[in-house]
Amino acid sequence: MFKKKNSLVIDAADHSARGGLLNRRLFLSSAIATSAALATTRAAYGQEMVGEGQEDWVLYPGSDALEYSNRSRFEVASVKRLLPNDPQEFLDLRLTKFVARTPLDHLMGTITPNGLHFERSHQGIPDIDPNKHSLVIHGMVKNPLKFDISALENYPTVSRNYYIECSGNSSILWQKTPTDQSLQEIHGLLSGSEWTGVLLSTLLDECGISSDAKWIIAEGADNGMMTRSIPIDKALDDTMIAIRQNGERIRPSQGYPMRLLNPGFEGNTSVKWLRSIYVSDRPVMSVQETAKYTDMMPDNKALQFTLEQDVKSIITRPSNAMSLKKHGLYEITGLAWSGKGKIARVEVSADGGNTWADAALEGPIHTKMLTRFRVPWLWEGGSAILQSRAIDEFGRIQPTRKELIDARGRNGIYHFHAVHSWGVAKSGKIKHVYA
Ligand SMILES: Nc1nc2c(c(=O)[nH]1)N[C@H]1C(S)=C(S)[C@@H](COP(=O)(O)O)O[C@H]1N2
Ligand SMILES: [Mo]
Repeated sequence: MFKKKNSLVIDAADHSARGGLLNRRLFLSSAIATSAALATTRAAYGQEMVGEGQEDWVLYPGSDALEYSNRSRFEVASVKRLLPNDPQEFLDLRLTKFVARTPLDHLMGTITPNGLHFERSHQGIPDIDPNKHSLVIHGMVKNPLKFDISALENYPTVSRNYYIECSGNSSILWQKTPTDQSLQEIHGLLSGSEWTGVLLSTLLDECGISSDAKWIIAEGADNGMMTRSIPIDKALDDTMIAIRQNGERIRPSQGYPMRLLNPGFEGNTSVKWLRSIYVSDRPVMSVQETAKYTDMMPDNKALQFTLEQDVKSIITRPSNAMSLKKHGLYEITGLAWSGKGKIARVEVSADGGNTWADAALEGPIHTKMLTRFRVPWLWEGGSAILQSRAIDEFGRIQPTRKELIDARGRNGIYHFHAVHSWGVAKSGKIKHVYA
């Protein structure tokens, strides 16, 4: 029996920040690419021959093809959306049965499988018959028009990668003490997809909007009657009526058969089960933009229509979903996004924000979409505080928790986007901390 020896030699020049963060260029070197040195890597291949201890699945033909295929039964338990199960939660967003969270610790890349997309509805998922559903565009337009799903499919469509994040995501981090909730519970109201649909500007053009139009008011066909006002500039820019998600018709939970998608805006504005767009010269001032989804400032005045999201990032691995079992080389990876545009840079710290290393970004980098970052990390058994900090193409820098709270106070619920910290203990145990 022979084992391949770890051939990776790390010297001082490879360190790019304190606490064991290494140069991202090491990912390009073959030593790290073959990952023989990774502490999390699988066991070295021994002398067994391929086929030894043959399993049944090689011996007999497998099952038949299906009209619509399923994922492996072995995945069902390990990759699960998290439904709230604690009635003691302190925010009403968390009390509801109409919410499910994406298992960010299990995902790779930037696309969320449709069945794992996070889900948030205010009054449940309507069972809409697409043949009985249509979207009306009316108000300050020359020709009010009605579109059903087949009409929409006849327009030129676009397919674009965008994230959706609920503005209540990470809201538990506003509280005074660090939470022991999982990565998924804290940050799982976030998903990324390829959305296909018709740009709203195409339809508004055809309806001929008045030059006095300043807002559109979008309304859903669900019992929750979600109504949101969107500035006309946004509506004429990249807002789309999405009809497909990652290639398939969007799912009932995502707004079947059609939803509004406002890239980079708080998730609430992307009205699902869309049935009406009313063109107006003023916002409607619905409950969702007055009593809710406003940002309370330290002086108890609230900001309204804070629609565009800030720059944000999170480390998804390592996280408190795992603990480090042995010393050695790890990959720190996570997601970064900006409601305004593209991610330009992500920095990672292993010493609580004293020194920072540049992470490698995985391209292509899309605007208003999740961007995956990675950095090699040598863990030699010390305690560490892992953080990531994103910077977008407009130079907006993700704030520290202190900076965010100094600016906003602690009365808010929404738009928590400060740097997030994972504390690694000498034992290898990981928990969420404030640093
Ligand atoms: N019609 C309608 N649209 C809606 C909602 C709703 O309850 N009804 N919830 C909103 C909220 S709060 C969010 S965060 C997003 C969530 O989108 P998703 O469930 O597809 O992830 O949809 C928004 N659109
Ligand atoms: Mo939301």
